[in-house]
Amino acid sequence: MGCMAFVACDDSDPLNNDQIDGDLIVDGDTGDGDISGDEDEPAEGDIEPDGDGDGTVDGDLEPDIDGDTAESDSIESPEDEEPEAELPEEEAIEQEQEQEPEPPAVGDGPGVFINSLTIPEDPCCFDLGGPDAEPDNKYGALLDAFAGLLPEFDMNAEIAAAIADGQYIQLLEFHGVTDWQDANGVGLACYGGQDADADFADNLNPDIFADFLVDPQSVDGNSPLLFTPGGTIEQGAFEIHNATVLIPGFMASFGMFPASGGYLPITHASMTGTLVHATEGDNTLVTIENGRIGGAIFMRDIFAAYNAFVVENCDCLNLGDTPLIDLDDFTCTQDGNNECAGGTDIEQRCDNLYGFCNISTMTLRPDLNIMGGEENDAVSIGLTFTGIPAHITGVAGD
Ligand SMILES: [Ca+2]
Ligand SMILES: [Ca+2]
Ligand SMILES: [Ca+2]
Repeated sequence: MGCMAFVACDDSDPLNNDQIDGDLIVDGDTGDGDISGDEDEPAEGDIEPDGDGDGTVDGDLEPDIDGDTAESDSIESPEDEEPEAELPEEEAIEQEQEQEPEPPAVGDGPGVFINSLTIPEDPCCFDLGGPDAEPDNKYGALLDAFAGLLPEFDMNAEIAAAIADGQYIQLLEFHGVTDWQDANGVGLACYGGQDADADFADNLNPDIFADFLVDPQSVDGNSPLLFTPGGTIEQGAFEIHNATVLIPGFMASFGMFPASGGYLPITHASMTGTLVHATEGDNTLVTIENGRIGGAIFMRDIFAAYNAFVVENCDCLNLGDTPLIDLDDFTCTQDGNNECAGGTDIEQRCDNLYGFCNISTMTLRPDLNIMGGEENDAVSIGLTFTGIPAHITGVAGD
């Protein structure tokens, strides 16, 4: 495997099966016979990872990421009950399964707003498997190819614009960190976010500890839906594996989704970055520099997002109830009566999406096999990012 030079390598491939089993699998299906995707992988906007354990058909325990847990220590059998020593141990295992670490509450740790995000052209950022031992970023290569065909197409410029006008607000939140130079057992929550007031300028200013709210879709009650334990900080360098993070929904050749809350989950993601922290009153302000993410986007999630965009925006295609892309075989319908040409910017995107649908589905080929079976089912992506301190004050609408 290839790790980033500044990443402390261990012998665990972030995409190996042991870690995939039972961890932050978005879907959690068996993967047996998984050819072209799974029936119940989440559609666009459905960011809830599995994580409740019901998807692990082989009964694997959650990987013990942070080592010796408090639970395992607290359920040792009493010494005076030696005859029953084996039974409590079995019970202990069951208890350990039931008592997975509770995710923390929103706002319990320093927040970070991702203020820049780029899909780099060069090979980047992590070796996720695939055909060779090099870093995998199939999505970046595809965007490159489309940029060559469509000179006006610049996905990174669209992402930057979406960040600048508050369409795309991704928040990270660190949990359990007492030492920002060296720490184990660091938890990372990921939320879609909102500005807490009507002025986004303060949120973009790295010198202002601006207020953010968390999207209600990103939480269960007051706990993050996307929470990954087991991160480390080594000499200020943060590293975590098997995370799920959100990127703005986009279509490979047709630009960003308009403001529709469209996120795509990157699963099995590795993330690294340099943490810079400061203290302001009772608050810890955390900045992330040189951030890198590498992970997998399920094909089914991508095309479900296309369909969701069409349903929301493309009445001019006159598709009725027919999905643009059949999610069983990733073929495009030809049943539309396209009246989008010459319309609004959104309608132009509908027109392009319909007209280039076949090209899109044929060129966007998966290079990773996450769920098992014979066929690849996900496309690799690498991203670079930076983050600035965010004051997460609660959940929107509460
Ligand atoms: Ca590779
Ligand atoms: Ca604001
Ligand atoms: Ca597969």
